[in-house]
Amino acid sequence: MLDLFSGEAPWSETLADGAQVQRRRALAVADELLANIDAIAKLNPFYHRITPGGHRMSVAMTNCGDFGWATHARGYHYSRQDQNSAQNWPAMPALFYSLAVAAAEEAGFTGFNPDACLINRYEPGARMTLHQDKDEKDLRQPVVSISLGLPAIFQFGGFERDAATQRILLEHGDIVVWGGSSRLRYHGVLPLKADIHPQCGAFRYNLTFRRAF
Ligand code: MD3
Ligand code: FE
Repeated sequence: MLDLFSGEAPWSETLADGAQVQRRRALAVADELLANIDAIAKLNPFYHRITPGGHRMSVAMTNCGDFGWATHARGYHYSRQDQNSAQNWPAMPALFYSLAVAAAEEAGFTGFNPDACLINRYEPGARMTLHQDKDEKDLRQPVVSISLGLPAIFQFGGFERDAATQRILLEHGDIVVWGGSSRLRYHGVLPLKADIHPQCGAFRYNLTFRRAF
């Protein structure tokens, strides 16, 4: 018999035109996602990038897929190689790809074919200041994000840096799809509060899937 009380099914919430949170959508495969993150980080360890302005980012990053997000003296770009190891990024695990494509499809973005997966690791105090994601070639393609581990307060703003922001709690297993007119909204993450998560210890992980080229 169907047990209606054994756990909640995922549910979705609309944040704005083109922006949808799928609560707990990744929960059933979270352990498998984390095992994949560990395997990727063994090959290509997390590290703190230096911004073009000379600041060390508080979020540590690695990537998988054909392209990874990279910084250089004059800006940001996508690269086949890890700047640290001079090796190509590891392949995107099939589970990552299929989950991101399915989430995009459910939000109404058919044909999403991500070639880049940035893996962000937040430690207590780590944050991401308000920014736009516009280093990708085709901004009609959505970004899919999967949150794992400690909860974070996400800031969702407007089309200019100083516009008012909404605060949204993103928790273990939440997926967010950002596309359409929300694709260029400013967004950020407030400093992570120290705590211990049963599966992730002191960390929050966020996977972002993109079509870079
Ligand atoms: C809204 N990461 O890696 S994911 C990033 O939680 C980034 O690590 C945050 O912003 C994190 O660039 C937020 C949610 C997200 C990702 C892409 C977006 C929100 C977005 C693109 C456009 C609008
Ligand atoms: Fe972003």
